[in-house]
Amino acid sequence: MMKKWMLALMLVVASMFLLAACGGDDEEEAVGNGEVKEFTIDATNFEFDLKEIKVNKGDTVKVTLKNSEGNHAVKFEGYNKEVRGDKTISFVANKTGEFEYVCSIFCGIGHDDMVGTLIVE
Ligand SMILES: [Cu+2]
Repeated sequence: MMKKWMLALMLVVASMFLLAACGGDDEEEAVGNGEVKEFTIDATNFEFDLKEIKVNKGDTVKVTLKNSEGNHAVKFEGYNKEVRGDKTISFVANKTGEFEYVCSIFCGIGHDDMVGTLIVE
């Protein structure tokens, strides 16, 4: 009887630790230790008006996609972040390098031309 009770308590404590760990990750994801940098990418057939996004490591990158023509999405390779439709996403640029961003909705003949580069220094 005593053992079952202790096992239950241990499970509760363990799940609390797991929840705390997940919560910590979310906070890290939402707020970086750098500046918040906002960008708007205007998408038309078949081009992003903004072809380069340059930030520093630790910055929070806030990206708004505006589909002026057609239906497009922006996916940041290497960060696994995507914005679809007229929405805003934000993520922390926590690794340096050059990452391509591409349209991730097959939008037509010029789809492959819809690329840009995220530079994290
Ligand atoms: Cu496309």
